[in-house]
Amino acid sequence: MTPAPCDLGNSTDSLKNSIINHLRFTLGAYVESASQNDWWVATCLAVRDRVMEHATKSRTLHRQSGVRRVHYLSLEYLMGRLLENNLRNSGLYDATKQALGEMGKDLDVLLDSEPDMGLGNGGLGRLAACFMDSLSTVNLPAIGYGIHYEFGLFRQEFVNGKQVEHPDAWMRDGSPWKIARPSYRQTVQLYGRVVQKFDDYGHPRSEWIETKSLLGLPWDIPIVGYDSHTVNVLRLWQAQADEDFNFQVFNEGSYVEALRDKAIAETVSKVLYPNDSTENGKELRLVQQYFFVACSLADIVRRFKVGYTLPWSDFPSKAAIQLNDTHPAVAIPELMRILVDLEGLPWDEAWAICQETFSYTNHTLLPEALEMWSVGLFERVLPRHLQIIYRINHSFLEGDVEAKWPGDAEKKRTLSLIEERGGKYVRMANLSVLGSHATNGVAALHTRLLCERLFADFYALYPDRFLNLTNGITFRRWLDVCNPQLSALITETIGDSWKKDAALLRQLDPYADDPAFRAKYAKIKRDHKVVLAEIIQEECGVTVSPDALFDVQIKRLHEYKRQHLNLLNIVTLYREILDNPDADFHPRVFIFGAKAAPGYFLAKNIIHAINSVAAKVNNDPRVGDKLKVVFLPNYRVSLAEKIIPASDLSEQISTAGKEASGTGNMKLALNGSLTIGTLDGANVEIEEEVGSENIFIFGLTVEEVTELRAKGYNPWDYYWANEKLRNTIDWISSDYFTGNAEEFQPLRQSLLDHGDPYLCLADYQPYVDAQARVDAAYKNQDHWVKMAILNTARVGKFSSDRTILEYAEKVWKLPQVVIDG
Ligand code: GL9
Repeated sequence: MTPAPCDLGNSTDSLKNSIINHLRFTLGAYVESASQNDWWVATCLAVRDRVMEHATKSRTLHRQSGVRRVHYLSLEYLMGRLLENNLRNSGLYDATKQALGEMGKDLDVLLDSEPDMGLGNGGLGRLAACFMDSLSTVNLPAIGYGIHYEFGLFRQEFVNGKQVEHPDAWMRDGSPWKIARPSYRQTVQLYGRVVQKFDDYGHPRSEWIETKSLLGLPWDIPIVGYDSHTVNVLRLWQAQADEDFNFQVFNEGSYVEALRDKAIAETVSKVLYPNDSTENGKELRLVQQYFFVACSLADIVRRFKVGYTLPWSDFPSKAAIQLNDTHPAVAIPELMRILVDLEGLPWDEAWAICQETFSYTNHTLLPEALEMWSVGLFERVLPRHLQIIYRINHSFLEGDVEAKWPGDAEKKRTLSLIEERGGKYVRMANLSVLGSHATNGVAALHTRLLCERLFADFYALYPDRFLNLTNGITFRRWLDVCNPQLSALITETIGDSWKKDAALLRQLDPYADDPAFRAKYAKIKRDHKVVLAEIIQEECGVTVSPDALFDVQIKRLHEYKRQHLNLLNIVTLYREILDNPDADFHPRVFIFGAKAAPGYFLAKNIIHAINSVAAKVNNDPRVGDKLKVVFLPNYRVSLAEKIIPASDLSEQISTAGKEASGTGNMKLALNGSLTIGTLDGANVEIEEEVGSENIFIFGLTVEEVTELRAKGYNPWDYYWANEKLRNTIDWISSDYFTGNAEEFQPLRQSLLDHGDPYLCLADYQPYVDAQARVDAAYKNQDHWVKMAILNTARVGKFSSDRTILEYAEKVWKLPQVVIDG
């Protein structure tokens, strides 16, 4: 008889026991001499033990009940730290804090020692992480699939104000959260060629032969939901050389040669590509995409076959697959290959299954981010998949397209899966729309633009396949974990149900007029500003006052996000303070956090410019405390968690039509930071929710941008018409800030000679005016705090639980499965 497993228990004593046992038996350390890292690992493992039980239970129940599951395919997951989130979500925080305290250890110090799991670039990867949290919280059967990158997004350092990149060895010492699953290893084929064979009935079958193979080893990370017993997993694939990869060479004695091939195989999961818009053309990137897609689909198919013998037509009723952008779009021809070549299904049946299974989220309208693979490269790496894509394309163009627009070659050209101008390319976005039953944008405005512009012809053909699902954020990490003081105040005021039903935050609305509540809310904000001021002192060596207005722009460095527009305003203010030292201007600290793609020259020039202006301004005795500028190095999830609760003003100033949604805008508003922003992405919906009196909107709208471009935009017109603007640009590009007038010529040229592609000059004056409104508003602290509270109270719509439940209802048709304790 198998003995029943012991119940670990959640009391302080049982946690103490577990931690000590892990120190002794897992790590071989004595309590007296264990290192900080030992304590952290032992604590994580004690928590993990309690979580794993629920993971097993969830998996078993999902399997037994035979319900449909969603499989989220994403090349990026920006998880950040896991321990505090897992403690808060599982309700173990207080007991663990006490257990450690009784052993002389400070939980907060341990929490702060955890390296970020930074397997993503920015918003898209962080969205995937928020979605994983929500899926477990709202009890949906789900698996996240991705790549187990050995190196995540680079660590950023500034040397003389310039960005320098270092590798991020986040798991050099291992990670207590991940569990290897060697029994679910998969083999993936690549390269080779395709031959046609005939079966016993004379039916043709394609065979992919003479391929190279790679192994994928899965690592599982348990995802703990808030106040739910559902523990889904994030399954990340690590590339390994096939054992007998080069057995022949090996036998011939070329031991070193054989190991060289092994090393090459392992580069596939070595490093995350650090670009925020898609990396085009790089063979390794295509191999990464196919590697994780092929492993994941094989895993899904394996699970479908285990236990039942259902017909393939039932596959979509068991598995929904969400494509997070086009990065995993090769899953479409891969599933076709499995169904047609390996399982022998007729083409049309297989295609129907594919469309029913897949759905696709588009995350950007930027033309340079639309993935295209040269046909030559694609054919070399995935010859069979290219054939399949050609056949899909042929049926589509001669079928639906011809039926709707008979003889219209132009329509065929725009809708084709193959771009034919200037070389032949596979268009992954078109493939994604065509292979899915649903395509969604990530904010209302973005979806409208998808339907009107990027996918206008697809929308005309298949209007029912398009829908909007506005992004969201998990309020656990982005309020409960990062701002436990505000979380506690809210809970003490309206109860704690808001953590699962964010719409309830509206109950805070009346408290915006309650002086006692306001005072508490304001104190929490100020306390966070004191902490952030210490971090700024440490990281940047700059002393800032917590009574200044903290003005925050944190996001990837990209021209469309317009950190340089922010800089133009800063330099304008600098001059004004020098010209007019007695002006009634509330002191301000401009805080930046951003990484630039290592090859993005202009973005790096902008970072250097901001740092150089900062160095001057911060050391100019004439300015004193009125103006400070700081660029915190190595922006990442754990740093965001410290900046966001301390922010007063949230910069969301992209050129209208460029930011698909934004999610930092939601996190900042939730923490009572007022938005200064354009009518772009989710800002539009934030304004609807918080009310136009509680947000600072400025600048050109999408329609005005289009109009301005149509009539011919010329930045020089703005330059000559506005003396302040002219002085500002000339000053930045003089030798004043670095002693070298050449330094910021690239920035100047982009704004003037190269036509200012993101319309900074057109939006400059409206932005400066909006900043003056902010200054005036901040002087009335009482009213400012009221506006901040109303932001917290009214952004419940942006909970990722709401987003995920919409996906579940409208796209995946998933049931909620409650796992009991
Ligand atoms: C992005 C969009 O640019 C954001 O506006 C959006 O909020 C997120 C999530 O939907 O997706 N698309 C994209 O490629 N990135 C986004 O942030 N880039 C990065 O993740 C760096």
